[in-house]
Formats: sequence, C-alpha cells, structure tokens
Amino acid sequence: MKFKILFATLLVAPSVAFAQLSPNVQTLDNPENEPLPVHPVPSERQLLWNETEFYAFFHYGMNTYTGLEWGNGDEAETRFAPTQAPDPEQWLTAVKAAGMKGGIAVIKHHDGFCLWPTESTTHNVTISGNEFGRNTNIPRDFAAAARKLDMKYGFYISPWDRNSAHYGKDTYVTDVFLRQCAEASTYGSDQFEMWFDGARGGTGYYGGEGGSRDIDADIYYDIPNLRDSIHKVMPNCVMWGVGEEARWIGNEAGWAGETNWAMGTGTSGNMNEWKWKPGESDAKATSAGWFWHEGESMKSAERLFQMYLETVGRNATLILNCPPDKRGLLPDATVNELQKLGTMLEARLGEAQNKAPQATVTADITRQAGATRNYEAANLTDGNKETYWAAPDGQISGTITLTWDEAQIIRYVMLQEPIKYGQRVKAFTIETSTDGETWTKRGGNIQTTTIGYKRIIPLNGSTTNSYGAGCKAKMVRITISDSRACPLLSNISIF
Ligand code: FUL
Repeated sequence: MKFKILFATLLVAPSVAFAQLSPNVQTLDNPENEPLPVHPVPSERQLLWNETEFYAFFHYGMNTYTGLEWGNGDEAETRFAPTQAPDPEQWLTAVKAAGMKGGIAVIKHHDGFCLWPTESTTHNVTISGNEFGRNTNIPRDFAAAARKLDMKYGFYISPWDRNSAHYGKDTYVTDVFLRQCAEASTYGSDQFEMWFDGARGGTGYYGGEGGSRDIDADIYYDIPNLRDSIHKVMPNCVMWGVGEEARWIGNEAGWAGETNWAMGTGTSGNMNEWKWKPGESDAKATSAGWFWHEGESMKSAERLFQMYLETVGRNATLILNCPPDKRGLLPDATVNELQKLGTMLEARLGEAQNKAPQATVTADITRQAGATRNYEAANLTDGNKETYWAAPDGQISGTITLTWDEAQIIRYVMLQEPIKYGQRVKAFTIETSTDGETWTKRGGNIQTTTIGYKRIIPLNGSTTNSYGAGCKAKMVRITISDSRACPLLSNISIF
C-alpha cells in the first residue's frame, strides 16, 4: 500500500511542483516558450490587410456626370463623357503623397454603370458619350497604376444594381454580379480588399420594369460561396461588409471608439465576440457627397490629421474618399491638401521623428526566452514587427519604461500589439517624468483601454489640437494594468 502511494506521488508530484515553480519554462512542444493566442485571432489575409492602415476611396462613375449620389439606373450611357482620359495613376500618386498605402476604386455603383468593357451588361463604358469614355477601363488602369506605384488596390462593386432587369432574380447573382466580380479579378489576383456594401435593394429602373426589389443579402448573394470563390482566386483579398472579414466602424465621419476591439460591431466592437472583424472607417475628404460635386471643397490637412488620429490611431483602418472630377482627375485643391497632409504626417509621426529607438527600454517583468528568441523590452524599439515584449503566463499587467540621456519634447505615443496572438490589452496608462521621481499622467481624459494593431495617444489629450508645444520628458512609463491574458507589445514609438 505504502509503495503504491509513493509511486503515485512520484508520478504526479514532480510535474505539479514543476508547473507551480516555473510556469514559463520551455517545454518540448513549445521550445520558443511562445505565449498562447487569445481567441479570436486574425487570418493571414486580415493581418496583411491591417498593415495597409490608410488608403483611399475613389468614387467615380456615372454620378460624376449626373450630379447624383445614387443614380436610378436609367441614366443614358452617353452621359458618361469624361473631358479627359481618366487617370488612376494621377489619383494614386496624389494619395501616396498623403501617406496612403493603397486605394479602392468604385467600378460599379448602385446605378449599375460599369467602368470597364464588361460582358455582363450593355450598361457600360463601351457605348458611352465620347472617345475618352469608350476607352475607359478603370479596373485595368487602376490595378496597373497601383503595381507601378507599389501600392495595394481593390474594387468596390455594388451588389445592388438599379439598372439590371435581373436584379432580385437568381439570374442576377449568377449571370451578372458574380460574373462582374470574376471579370474584375482578371485585372489582377492581388486585390487586398473588395468592398461590398450592404445596400439591400429598393426602388430602381430594373430594365424598365421599375418598382421596388428587396432581397435578403446573405441568402441572395450566397455570401459564403462568393467569399470562398474570391479566396480561391485572390487568397489575400479581404471581403469587406457583407463578406464579414472587416467591419464598418458605424459612422461615416472618420472616427472610431477610443475603446475599439477587433471583434464585434460598431465604433467600439466587443471583447467577447468570437469572430475577428476589425473596423474600417470610411470617410470623405471633401465637403459634399461620395461622388464629386460642383463647388465642393476639400477638408484641411489639419482636419484630416485629426481623422487619422481618431481612426488609425484607434485600431481602425481609414479609407478616405477623394472623388475625381469630370475630367477623370483629382482636382488641384485635393492634390495640394493631400500633399500637405503627407508632409504633416511625416513631420509629426514619421519614422525619422521617432525618439524611442534612442531610449533605454526596461520592463518590470519579462517572459523567459525560448530556444532562439527572447521577449525582452528592447524588442519594442527594434523596428522589427516580428519581435515583441511579453509578460510571463499568468500575469495580466506590466510596466515598461523608456529613458533618454537628455530630456526630450514629445507629443505622441504609439503602441502596437502583435495581434496574431489576439487582441489582449484592456487598460493602460502613460506617464512622463523629468527626474524619475515625479510622474505626470498624460493623455488627458482619453480612454486608454484598448490598443490592438495600433494606438496613438496625443499626450496633451486632444485630437483636434494635438501638436501644440509638446511636453518635456526624460522618461516615459507605460503601465498595462489589465489584459485578457499575459500582455504582449510589438512596438512603442514616441514622437
Ligand atoms: C454606401 C453607399 O450607399 C454610398 O453611396 C457610398 O458608396 C458608401 C461608401 O457606401 O453603402
């Protein structure tokens, strides 16, 4: 009997004691001592998508010439008559100067007019009003320009089609809509996002029949099938909106919640949702509609910078609409303001301004290193997105301190979590000190709750007037006080 008990104790006890004493020790099945992910986690394509951060929306088409925002579908093709050759390279060059990494071009809006020579409908550029119109092929030229400029690109193809006689019938999905998606993909299988908005039908021309046609989007468009087909051809293409791989941020005013989870819906998401659905904020750079309108003006670079802080700086992506005019070009005022925005972003948040790499970085706790990688605080400022600082398992807090030899004037702190392990941090604070003894909390009343892919905190607590005089600091202390599992950070930048 005694022998039996001893044997059982020997068998069980060592592993229990071992686990209690050093929970982070490398094990055979986890030689790198990597932290476990907290679910949900993003797919590979969602990770790549998030890195695009800031990109443009180009609403151009029949509405540019009719002055409408939602064409009825009965507009004569001849009304599409650009006064010059539409030039997507000019569009993308201008937004690249603003710091954008890509763009999405509307190639068919709700009015159904297709901006390429499609086989799916006669309502397209081939019978438009002039030579410039008839030679237009936006998906072809947009994809080519993006590749030339080393930018990402995607298309907006409206599922709702107010022109088509087939709309509301099965033939629309198979013979018109899916065909259009397939045709668009022939201009390149490297689209990073396709934008399918939620418009579910309503009144329209419908081949002359008129009336109202309403559908249930999920069932009618056979979304799971569409998503699978798209991924087969374009493995890195995120299906926005009805595709459920990225979500609408809940407003068109260019802001996300200060708390913003990559799960759930709306401005703030929901920590407890099971699906990874990061927020995208669609907003207008101009004063009127999504399409170009006579007399509209461009928002100021300062206002757009604020939008950037309130979207990209709050764990969302920003898709900023810049509508081409009747020439098929971005107006000069748009090009100029975009250039100013780019200069402003470089001066305020450009890598050359980052003061974190010159600081010494320490953490109060650090996860034990694995066979070939460590989780030290120095990983936070090494400019490598694959390395990160990690706390040991079982910890839900941690403090990181950056110290410079000389005091610095600073205005913004940028934080990033390595989101392939899930979004984890629930609360943090930022403090500065000039002597290491007295600490001042920064960020005013901004809720320092979530971080996610990227969070930018203006230290003066204002997104409308964030630049200001800055604050003097010899040290910055970031304290994570709550997290869904041991906290991880991949980057700290300080400007
Ligand atoms: C919405 C559309 O109805 C608007 O016209 C615009 O294209 C916007 C970006 O998406 O769903």
